[in-house]
Amino acid sequence: MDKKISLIVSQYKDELCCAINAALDAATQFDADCPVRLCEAIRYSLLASGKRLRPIFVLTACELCGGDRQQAIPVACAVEMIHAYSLIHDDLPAMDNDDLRRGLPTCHKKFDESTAILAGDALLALAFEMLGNLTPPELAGRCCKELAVAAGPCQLVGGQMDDVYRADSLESGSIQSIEHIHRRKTGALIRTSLRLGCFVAGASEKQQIALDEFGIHFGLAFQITDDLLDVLGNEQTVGKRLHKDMENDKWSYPRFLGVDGARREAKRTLELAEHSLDFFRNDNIPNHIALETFYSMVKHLAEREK
Ligand code: GRG
Repeated sequence: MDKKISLIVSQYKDELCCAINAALDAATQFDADCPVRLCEAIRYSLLASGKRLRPIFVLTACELCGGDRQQAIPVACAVEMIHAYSLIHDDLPAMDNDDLRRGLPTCHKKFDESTAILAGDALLALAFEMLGNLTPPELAGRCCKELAVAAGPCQLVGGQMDDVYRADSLESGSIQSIEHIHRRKTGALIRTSLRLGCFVAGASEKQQIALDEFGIHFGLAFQITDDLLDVLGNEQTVGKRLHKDMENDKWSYPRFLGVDGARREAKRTLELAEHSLDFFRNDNIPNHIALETFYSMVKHLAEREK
């Protein structure tokens, strides 16, 4: 990617991030019925400096398919709210028991366990309130169902459940079982972000199929690189505690394939993700920056440091 395009893409991503952060801020100005401590905990975790990968995916997919960014912003917020809730709950003592997230003390460390649980619960509900306000109502219903499935028992929560309980039975694991966990725990929400962007844009079937494929491969590659970061990353740059997979006997790609094998698998999966975008090269696309943004995100994931 030449320097000029790379600069335009970086400005585009910054612009999307600003719009997302402003909308998340506005969506969490609650009325007096929301207890102050709960409001503070929600905003502390949600507005902390995450990469905003999933909401950027919603907006970029929407613009790539000719949709209106403004209409997709509440959807982008909803996805980030689900992500933030899952991180708060994942960090709890009953799950991963972490003290650092996004470079800050985790929600239950900063506040307390009950507040963190309730902040997560509130974010989960708030996400669907955002989608419920979409117009037309058919779009609202379609988006609600899509996100509910991705966040539900067969995807995000199911993947987390298997991750938590199968840590005890490492010997019976296989690369297929890890992939099955990763596709649900991490991949489903990433894939859904792209699908939701397509829904808002009223994307064609072919556009949607291509982005869906992209989401499946990118989502898996994201978790493989996350596993690699856990082994090789720098704690300060990543902003969370590392070396947890080995410590907790968790299933991970480096554990099964070794670091080099996991790197090869990430590279292979990212090539598949990039290949899924070929469809848009031949299409008369309405937004070239959006396409270049997806290419750049693939490249960044391959070189990921946080
Ligand atoms: C508790 C229902 C429930 C689910 C938890 C999110 C999750 C499922 C587990 C988190 C464990 C983990 C580190 C998964 C790896 C992938 C992942 C979700 C990483 C964090 O996402 P990033 O890197 O984070 O996009 P930021 O902070 O940048 O948003």
